[in-house]
Amino acid sequence: MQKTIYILNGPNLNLLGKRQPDIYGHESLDDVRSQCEAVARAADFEIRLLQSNWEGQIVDWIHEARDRAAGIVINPAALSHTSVAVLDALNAFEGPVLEVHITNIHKRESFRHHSYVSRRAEGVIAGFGVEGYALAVRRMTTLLGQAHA
Ligand code: DHK
Repeated sequence: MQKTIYILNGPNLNLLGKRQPDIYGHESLDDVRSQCEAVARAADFEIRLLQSNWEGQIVDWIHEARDRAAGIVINPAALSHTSVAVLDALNAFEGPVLEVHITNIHKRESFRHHSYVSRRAEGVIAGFGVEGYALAVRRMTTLLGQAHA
């Protein structure tokens, strides 16, 4: 079995910790990486955490994951609400997919309430701050463990 969990991040998340910290918090994507690495390692998995502001790059990484990843944790950011291309790419990935939103998108503007990716995700975490990533990785290790028990 592949032992890598991809953690994909969409537009503007490179600015995590710097952009609107009142909404997205003070922790950076590097902090997220450390937290996720610790959780994954404890279950004998590794992570590949990536971020792009470009929809096509996210699609390409999902294609890459078809051969290299056991599961995908994704925060598509704004692409959640707009991208059929990201949904289609995820539909071409055979492993489990978990969706993370740092904020509770249902408490925010109505255009954030719908996510295309949720049609594909086994589960969604929203509003747990950046802690949501490590929780999703923890859940992913459980799902992958069950799949191969
Ligand atoms: C992050 C974004 O950048 C927004 O476009 C989404 C999401 C919400 C988040 O909560 O992680 O609407």
